[in-house]
This record gives sequence, C-alpha cells and structure tokens, in this order.
Amino acid sequence: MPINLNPEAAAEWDKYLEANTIEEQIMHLERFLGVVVKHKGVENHLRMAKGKLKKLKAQRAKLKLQQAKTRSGERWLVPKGEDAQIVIIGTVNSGRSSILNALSKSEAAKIGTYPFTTVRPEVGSITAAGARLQLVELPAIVDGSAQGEMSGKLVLAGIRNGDCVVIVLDLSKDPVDQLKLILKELKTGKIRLNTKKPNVTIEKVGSGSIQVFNSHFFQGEGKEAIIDILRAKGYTNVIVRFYDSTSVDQFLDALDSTITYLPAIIVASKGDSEGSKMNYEELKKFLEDSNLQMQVLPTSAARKEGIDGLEEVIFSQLGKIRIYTRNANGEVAERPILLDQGAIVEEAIEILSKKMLKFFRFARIWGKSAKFDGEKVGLERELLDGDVIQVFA
Ligand SMILES: Nc1nc2c(ncn2[C@@H]2O[C@H](COP(=O)(O)OP(=O)(O)OP(=O)(O)O)[C@@H](O)[C@H]2O)c(=O)[nH]1
Ligand SMILES: [Mg+2]
Repeated sequence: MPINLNPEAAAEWDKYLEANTIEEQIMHLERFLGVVVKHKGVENHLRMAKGKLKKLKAQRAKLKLQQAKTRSGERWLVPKGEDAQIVIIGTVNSGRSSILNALSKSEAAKIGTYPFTTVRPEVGSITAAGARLQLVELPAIVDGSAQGEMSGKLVLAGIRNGDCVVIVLDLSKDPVDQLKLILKELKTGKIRLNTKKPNVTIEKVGSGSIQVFNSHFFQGEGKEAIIDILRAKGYTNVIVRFYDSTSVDQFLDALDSTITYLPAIIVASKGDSEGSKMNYEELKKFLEDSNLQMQVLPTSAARKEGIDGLEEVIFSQLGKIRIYTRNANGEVAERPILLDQGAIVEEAIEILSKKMLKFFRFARIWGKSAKFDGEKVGLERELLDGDVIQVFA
C-alpha cells in the first residue's frame, strides 16, 4: 500500500485486503474509491483499484449467471470462453448470421431468407492480433423484447453478458427505424450503450441521514433536488459523492445498480442492395442529429466487403490493450495478455505470476510506450496496446 494515502482510504484498503468474500471486497473497494483523496502520487494505485473493482464485479456477475443456469437448467447464455465476448444483435433478417459467418470465416450459422432463422445463440470466434474474441449472434430484437416478446428477456440477458455490442442494421430497409427500435428495447432493458457510467458513488450507511458531497457537479436544481430524489427512491441514510458533471438522468442511473453499460458499434449490412447508399447516408445523418456517438461501418457480407479489419475496430471498443511477453530466448508470445487501458507493468506481471512480482528486478519494453527498443522500466510504467514486455526477476 502506498504510504501517501489519506488515513480513511488506507483503512478501507486494508479492509479490502482482509475481506473474505467478493461482496466484501467490492464494498471496501467502492468505499476506498469514495474516500480516497486524489493526487498525482496515488494515480496508479487508483487505477489499479478501479481495475480490481471491475474484475470483481465481472466475477460476481459470472457467479450469478452460473447460479441462474443451474436453477433453470437452461444453458441459453453462452459462457465466456475467450478473451472477450462480442454480441451481435439486430432486428429480424438484418443479416446477423451472414456477418457472423463472414467474420469467423465459417458456415456455422444458418442463413435464411425467412425471418427468425436464429432462435438460439450462434457462436463463432475470431482473433484480433492474437486476442481471441468470441462472437455470439443473439436472436432478433423485436418490438416488445424488453417485455419478453420472442424470448426477449433471454436476448437482453445475453446482451448484458457480453463485453461489446455489434448492432447489425440492414441497409436494404430503413436503418433508422431498426436502430430506434433496438435502442428503445435496450433502454427499457436497462442497457446503456457508449455511455460512461456516472461518476457518482452512493454509500449506504447505518445512520447520519443524507449527506451530499460536491453537489456543484449536479446539473439539476441544487442539493435539495438531490435529496428529494434520494428520499423518493427510499434512501434515508446515505453518503453521495459526485466526481464529475452529472445530469438528473445520469444521477437516476447511478442509483440503479442493475444498469449495464456497454460499448457498441454499428455494422451496416447488405451494402450491395438497392437503395443502400441512400439509407446509409440517412443513418449517418440521424446519428449526427441525435448526437449519438456510435461508429458505423458499412459492409456487404455477400461481396465480402468491409469485413477485413472489422475485428480490429471491435477490439478497439473493448478498452483493452494487448501485451505480448518475451521470454529469455527473445521469443515473443503469439497470444497477448489483455489488460485495461492505462494498465501499468505491475498489472501485467500480476497476471503472469505473482511470484515474479515478488522477486521483480526490472522489465524491458518494446513498442509504443518504450522510448527506445528494450527500454528498462519499473513497475509503475504505463503500457500501451501492442507493447512487448520481458520481465527480469
Ligand atoms: N444482398 C445481400 N443480402 C444479404 C447480405 N447478408 C445477408 N443477406 C440476406 O439477408 C437474409 C437474412 O440473412 P441472415 O444472415 O440470416 O440474417 P439474420 O439477421 O441472421 O436473420 P434471422 O436470424 O432470421 O433474424 C438472407 O436472405 C441473406 O441472404 C448481403 O450482404 N447482401
Ligand atoms: Mg440469424
């Protein structure tokens, strides 16, 4: 533990280290992040804590999933078997199976001229510079999916289980209609795309009524409004801390721990069909006008256009970096380890071997973050996508 932590934060960090359950670890990490006084000297520590919190939450979700599975006996959700899971969604007949097959260079998913060809998840896999991505095509989203129409609840659960969403929009029909429908269902299903999780912490306490810190970040009608919202939601004893500018909607989202935040891109399909150019332009205009930050990639699975390189765009959405290890013989591993963007040398070694971390002397790095090939660095150096690392312990 760095000695430059404020005592409140240090105490929470110690409790986190001593915690026995995932729930407790999450609680103390969240509290730690809530009380830590931020300054340059704790930046990397903070980033590490955030990374750990994210992993613990993922672990908790996975556990819940497994429990849910054994209860119902249905193996509808695809367990994560690769570095990341990419879910391919869209309205009926939009071309999802064709995109899945084109990307994974297989004929595995059935393509039908009739609607609802895909009624259960179809799985494929691809690599992006060594990182393995699992592709899961989910059954079509329909009007009412969020209410359970056409296995809608399972489709939405499948999306929440993913790490990134690929929305397939059919350019032979009105893509704006399709997108509006999908966004509506996802919103009802408590899934937010390309939206940053609100930077607010909400800590329930035993007593002390409602305390609000940094309320100037709240864009609503002042501190009273915050308290009104909290009371209306049934909070009596709670500490709320704002760290960033937060709208009323964002604050409401922050109070709901069941909301899932995911990155997303649009793959516009059937770019070879009649009218597709015009539809594509309209889609782009709609995105611009509605201020939706979502990348659109036009493709044609039929002509195999726009498919090459798609895996790199998908990978870049994950917020991960690929780090390749180099052994004593100078051989570089084909398969990278995946770390969160902003990760430091210490986090890479932690994944490789905890023992190595204990006996760490220095590391050498090659790539974007190295000032020169084989630069000698310590544990605190930040890594960038594609870096090669050799550890000396
Ligand atoms: N012209 C053209 N047609 C395509 C393209 N991709 C798919 N299609 C056609 O669109 C129809 C649906 O394709 P699928 O890939 O099965 O679409 P889907 O979204 O998986 O469909 P469901 O699973 O039934 O919802 C089929 O008739 C395909 O031949 C394309 O790039 N160009
Ligand atoms: Mg299909």
